[in-house]
Amino acid sequence: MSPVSYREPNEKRRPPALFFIRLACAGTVAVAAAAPAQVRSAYDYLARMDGDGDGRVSLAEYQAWMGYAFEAMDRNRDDTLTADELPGGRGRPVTLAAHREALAATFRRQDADRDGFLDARELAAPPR
Ligand SMILES: [Ca+2]
Ligand SMILES: [Ca+2]
Repeated sequence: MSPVSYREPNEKRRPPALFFIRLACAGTVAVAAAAPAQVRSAYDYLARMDGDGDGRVSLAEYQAWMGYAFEAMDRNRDDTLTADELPGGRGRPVTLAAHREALAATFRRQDADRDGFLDARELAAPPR
């Protein structure tokens, strides 16, 4: 056995800030969920996003998950990420409304079977 202790991932519902950084900086919204280096398993990722535990991710769950990072970054709580709140201290302001709409657009693109939910396969699919 390795003496290196295995650290149980115990962060519950907080996506790594990098997810949102990618969203904020990309201009076009990439599906952070699909980044293999950040997500061991689409199933793990789904389980953490899946607030009601029904095995699939609704738009509300998707936005809640992604919105958490926005809230964390929005230090003055004005529902806008200004340059000083963005990674690197620069970039165009991002409003919460715009962020949510961008997430919704991404969600719809990823929802390959158009059932209104993302399953693990759709979460893991490359950005469409
Ligand atoms: Ca769900
Ligand atoms: Ca779907």
